[in-house]
Amino acid sequence: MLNLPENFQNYSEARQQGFLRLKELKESGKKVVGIFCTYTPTELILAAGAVPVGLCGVSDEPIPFAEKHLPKNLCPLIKSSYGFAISDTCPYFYFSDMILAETTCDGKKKMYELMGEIKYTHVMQLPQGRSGNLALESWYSEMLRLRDVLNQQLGVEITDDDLRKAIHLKNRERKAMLDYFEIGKLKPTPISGYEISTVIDTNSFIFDTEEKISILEKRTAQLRQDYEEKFKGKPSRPRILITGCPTGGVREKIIRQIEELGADIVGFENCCGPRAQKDMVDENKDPYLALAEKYLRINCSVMSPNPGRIEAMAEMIDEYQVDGVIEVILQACHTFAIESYRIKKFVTEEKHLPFLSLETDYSQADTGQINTRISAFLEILAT
Ligand code: BJ8
Repeated sequence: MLNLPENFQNYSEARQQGFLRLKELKESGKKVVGIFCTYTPTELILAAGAVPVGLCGVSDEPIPFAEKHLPKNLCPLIKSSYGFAISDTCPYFYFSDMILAETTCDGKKKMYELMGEIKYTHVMQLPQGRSGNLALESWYSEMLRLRDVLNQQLGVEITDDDLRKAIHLKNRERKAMLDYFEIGKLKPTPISGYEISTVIDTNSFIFDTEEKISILEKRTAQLRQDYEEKFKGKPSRPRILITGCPTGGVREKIIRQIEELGADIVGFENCCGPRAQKDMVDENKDPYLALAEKYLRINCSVMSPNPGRIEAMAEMIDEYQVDGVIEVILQACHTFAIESYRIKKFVTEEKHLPFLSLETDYSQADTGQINTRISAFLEILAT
């Protein structure tokens, strides 16, 4: 039995509740900006007095709609996100006044061109790597361009003061998220990976940042107490680190299943974990430069090269006392699939830990095969 909070809502319950809250906000005159990626500088959206809402598709239901326009052999996250937009079945997309996106992987950036035909979509030109003089300079100028776009599209005037306040607030939220993630460092862990994955994805349906911070702080305090009272000194199950693509769309099929089969997911080295939270935006410099620096440091495989991912993984393996690493590659995600070779080598040869890579999509077709592979992997950990 997973140690879930008393008022735990699964993803679809939380998503549905968010509809009503967002509808009320819209009726009160709030502007809404739909977003898809960890590279999005949400501080600028908050500084514009608008609400950011995550639109990443985690369901296979809208995929048949997407496949009318997009190739079948494409990442399910991209097809699901576009499918929701084209089928007009996502209230969050419907309520969005505009979409804010970035040129990350090829699939996403080309899909955004089509999405722009449905709703106004601003695409930030993310540099392909961090090296070279122009990377930071061009990303910095993209921050300024975004400010101008938001001003124009939302009819506001973002001041430096607004932005500094939004940066401070988001840094506080980051700290609350980090403290929550770090509960996974306790051994045995009182928190399940299923809870972490659900809470992080559903956070995007709570539109008041102060409320988000308070929910996270309370849950973290509760988990620390649970550890002292119910977990401390007890034997630990095998401790798994998840890496690779975002796992919201395979939460039941993989994340829940790993824990049902007898292991604990203690951390996520992907966009469902501390990747974007662990370093703050510098509050003591030009806020646009500080945002550009911070968001350019995110270790996603779309960056070339991307050595920071190995560094982050090394740190997490040690700090979370990991026994094995499971990588999730969404079908047709070339950047993570290609990095997989290096990640496997690092985990098995440098960290001497077992490694399993699962390539999957959002369908249920491979559920049996995935269960068999996870079970076999957990048996290796047990020996
Ligand atoms: S910062 S991980 S949220 S890009 S899985 S759509 S890369 S083909 S989701 Fe991502 Fe931003 Fe990176 Fe995070 Fe493309 Fe791969 Fe699909 Fe992906």
